[in-house]
Amino acid sequence: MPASLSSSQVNSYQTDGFLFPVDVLSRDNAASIRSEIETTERTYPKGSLPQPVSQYFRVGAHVVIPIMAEIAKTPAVLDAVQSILGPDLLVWSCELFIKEPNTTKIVSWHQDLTYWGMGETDDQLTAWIALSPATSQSGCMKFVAGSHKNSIVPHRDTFHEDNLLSRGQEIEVDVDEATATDIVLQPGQMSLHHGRMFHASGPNTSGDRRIGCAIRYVTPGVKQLVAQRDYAMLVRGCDVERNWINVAAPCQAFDADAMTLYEQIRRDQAAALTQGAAQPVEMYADTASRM
Ligand SMILES: O=C(O)CCC(=O)C(=O)O
Repeated sequence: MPASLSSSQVNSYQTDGFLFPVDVLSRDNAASIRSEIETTERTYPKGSLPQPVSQYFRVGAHVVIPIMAEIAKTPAVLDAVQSILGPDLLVWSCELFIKEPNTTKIVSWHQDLTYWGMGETDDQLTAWIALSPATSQSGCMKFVAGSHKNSIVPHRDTFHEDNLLSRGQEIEVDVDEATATDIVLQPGQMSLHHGRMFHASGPNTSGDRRIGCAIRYVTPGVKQLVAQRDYAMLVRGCDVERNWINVAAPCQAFDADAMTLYEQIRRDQAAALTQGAAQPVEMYADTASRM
């Protein structure tokens, strides 16, 4: 796999606020990760964990599910991210966005940084790795080139049941959808996007699940400005600043210590993720899993 990005790829990211496709996993590797995820879904049916297994996959998955921490540490992914953010990298969150075949779930137009409590920093990005085909038919992401050069614009909560975002948040200003680019990816390819990027995704009208793994990388200099404390996993270089409580990858799925830490992180991060909400923000709804 190509590792570091070329200077023209870095320039393209800086100009557009996104970059794709970047090959990071072989097809076989992507298929075996998907299979391990789906085995985990089957191993933990409803009621076997305090929250539905889809909740743990949906946010902070690297804290309790070893394969998710492994994906976040993939050398080809880190090499590409390092080309943009530099040598010291932490994972703030690792999340699966799953859309079941022929379903109506969508992601509304939003900017990721809106509720992360990190201000408007450029020192973060999301790597989104396709574990099944992400196409216009299956509801791939859409990005508006250059929109990361905006500040964080006003968002409103919709709490719409078809929205995969925690509060159904959407950008209040008009987004010119005609100018958006469909981020079509084959399994094992990734896109990178900036946290102020205007982005969304439509329903999955295909016959396969659309599975994407979104990994949020930050540099040690980024600070949590809203919640009292926040957590991240060091995956490359060193963390001299110590703005983040460093967490380790779990040794086995859902072990007791990792589950306690997961709950603590969710409680602490809620201060940022729920700020200004029009109504209580629930844990992520059980929208993703087939269980
Ligand atoms: O997977 C999707 O459709 C949306 C993901 C997303 O909004 C993100 O990774 O920031």
